[in-house]
Amino acid sequence: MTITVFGEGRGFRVAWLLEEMGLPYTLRPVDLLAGVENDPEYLAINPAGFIPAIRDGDVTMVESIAIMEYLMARYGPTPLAPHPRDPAFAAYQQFLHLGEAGLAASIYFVVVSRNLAPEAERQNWGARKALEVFQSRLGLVTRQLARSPYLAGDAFTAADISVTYALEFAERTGAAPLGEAEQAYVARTTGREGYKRAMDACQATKAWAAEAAASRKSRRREA
Ligand SMILES: N[C@@H](CCC(=O)N[C@@H](CS)C(=O)NCC(=O)O)C(=O)O
Repeated sequence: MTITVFGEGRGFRVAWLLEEMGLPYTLRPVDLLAGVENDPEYLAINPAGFIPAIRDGDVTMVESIAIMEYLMARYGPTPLAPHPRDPAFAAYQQFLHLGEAGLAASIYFVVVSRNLAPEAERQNWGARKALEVFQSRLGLVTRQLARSPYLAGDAFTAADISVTYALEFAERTGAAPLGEAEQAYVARTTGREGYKRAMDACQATKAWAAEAAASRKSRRREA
């Protein structure tokens, strides 16, 4: 029985984790732009209609960070999740959650406001506050990277999967450019074989990343 991952977006985190752990899975695309209301099979999995979700036997779950914690607990132990008595545990736990609650959740609303809101609402107070929240949390990442190559110390963990996803999202959408330390960090985490395999599995993410890289290049040429 293999694990099914529904949807990319933050589902990329889950695919990346599964690749790092060497667990077989199937990716079932969910096209939010086509309208999730047209996908009753997915709505039966997650009636709230957001992605990602997983199905693992009788288990159905949403929330990318909770899903990663479930998979590591269920199929670990894994070096991606330091033991609670490991000195790296506190930083690991903090950045695992900061990657979503502090970074991805806030920058997501900046991006959807800029792209989907009515013209007059695109830079409204909420969107500006969300960007401020992202930037203040990013400062904690920058400070940690001055101390260690990965967020929990010397070893790559699931906290890096969580935060790398958010940083790449900010960079690709042009919502918040990254500094040198963050760029070097992202190059380090995305240089992993597990990341590359996840990219090959997540075709929509791969196409979006290529498009974003091409438009960044043409913006640089124009500047
Ligand atoms: N905290 C959730 C966020 C999920 C989320 O917002 N997903 C986005 C795409 S990556 C989505 O489905 N947005 C559409 C919606 O919320 O209706 C997680 O980490 O899984």
